[in-house]
Amino acid sequence: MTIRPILIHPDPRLKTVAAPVGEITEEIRTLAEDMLQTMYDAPGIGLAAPQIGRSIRLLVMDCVKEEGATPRPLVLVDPEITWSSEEAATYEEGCLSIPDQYADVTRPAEVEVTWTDLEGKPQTERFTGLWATCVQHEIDHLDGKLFIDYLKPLKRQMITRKMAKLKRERARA
Ligand code: K1U
Ligand code: ZN
Repeated sequence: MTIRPILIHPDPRLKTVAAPVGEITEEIRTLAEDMLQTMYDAPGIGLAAPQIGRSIRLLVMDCVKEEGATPRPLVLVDPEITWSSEEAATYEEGCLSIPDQYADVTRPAEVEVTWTDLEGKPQTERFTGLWATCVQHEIDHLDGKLFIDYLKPLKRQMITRKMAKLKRERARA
């Protein structure tokens, strides 16, 4: 398993709508394993393929955060939101592609998602709480959307400038 570098905003690859995966090959299984490893290493609770430079509709997540609790790694291939609740919930979101920046985002509190698993079997689950927030955040990545796109333009510009500076500093180091 390999830890892959995570792209940092601003990057055009994070603004691109990703293509469907379709057939699940060994390459996709290896990529999913690498993404889980990369997510746990970061650490994070989710990761979408575009964040490691692959423009395909693949995401991983595990929102079990309690120390000592059994992990629940999920791999979602070609996920689709098939139902969203009227009720909304606000969470302070972060993003591994926008390090150390957090902001409140309001989204549907519950969503039903269908996807294909790594065995090629169709799956459906209703997500609530942090899982619902995380799966929506990750599916947004597949659609080239970042959590800062929900913020007021001034705040978004401020974060984007900070990230551009961070990238310049990292490139010089
Ligand atoms: O997609 C990503 O960039 C991952 C992101 C997912 C996410 C976080 C918060 C709300 C919605 C979606 C992260 O994992 S940021 C890191 C983070 O939230 C975290 C890190 C360590 C422990 C617990 C959470
Ligand atoms: Zn993110």
